[in-house]
Amino acid sequence: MRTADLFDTSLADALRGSGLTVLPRFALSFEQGLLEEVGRVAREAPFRHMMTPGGQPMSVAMTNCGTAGWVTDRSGYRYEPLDPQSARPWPTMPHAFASLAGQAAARAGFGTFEPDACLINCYVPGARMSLHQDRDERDFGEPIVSVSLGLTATFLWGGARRADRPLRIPLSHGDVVVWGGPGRLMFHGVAPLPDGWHERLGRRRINLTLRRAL
Ligand code: MD3
Ligand code: FE
Repeated sequence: MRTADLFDTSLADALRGSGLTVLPRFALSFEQGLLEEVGRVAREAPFRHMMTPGGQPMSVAMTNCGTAGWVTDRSGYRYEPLDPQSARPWPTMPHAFASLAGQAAARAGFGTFEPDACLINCYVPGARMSLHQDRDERDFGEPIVSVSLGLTATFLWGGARRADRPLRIPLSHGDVVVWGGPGRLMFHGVAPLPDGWHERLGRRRINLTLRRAL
């Protein structure tokens, strides 16, 4: 069913050449290690609802690992080497994260990919991410690898302009997506997470985004 959605010919046609490669269930064999490492990172740097520059708390709770972490507050969006909440460096990037990202990027046809930052997003039912571009990284030539865990979300894949009507792509537990080339600066977001229950993660969706930030 889910696979049928992903490989629905019209969706597949629409995605061709857009710089997006979906690797269904690619992370499943890494599941146990990934979940243990997410737990370790979250003990050192707890999930928190960051403030948008406009002063609203985000519905998605976030933390980071690696040499830089993505943050937002009243002064804007940026990467920071220290967790502002503890004033200590973010937890180190687990080898399992970097290794999975490198293998996924290679499978999608990119060369060597060595991420230095991983943003970890935690969604509960109702949490969403409105359409945005990712422009805080130094080199837009580097791909981004995302790993979805837990409840299935509807990813919104827009165009070059915010007003372009987005495609809806279901992303389920273990799905990995590599975004690069022409897709790197597209508008994208996540529809409000529907209620549900996942056997490993319960009422949550966790998304890892692995990036070369610096
Ligand atoms: C497409 N996160 O953290 S991951 C984000 O599911 C973000 O939590 C979403 O958008 C999530 O910025 C989507 C997939 C993703 C990440 C970066 C992209 C897709 C992207 C950058 C450019 C184009
Ligand atoms: Fe994004």
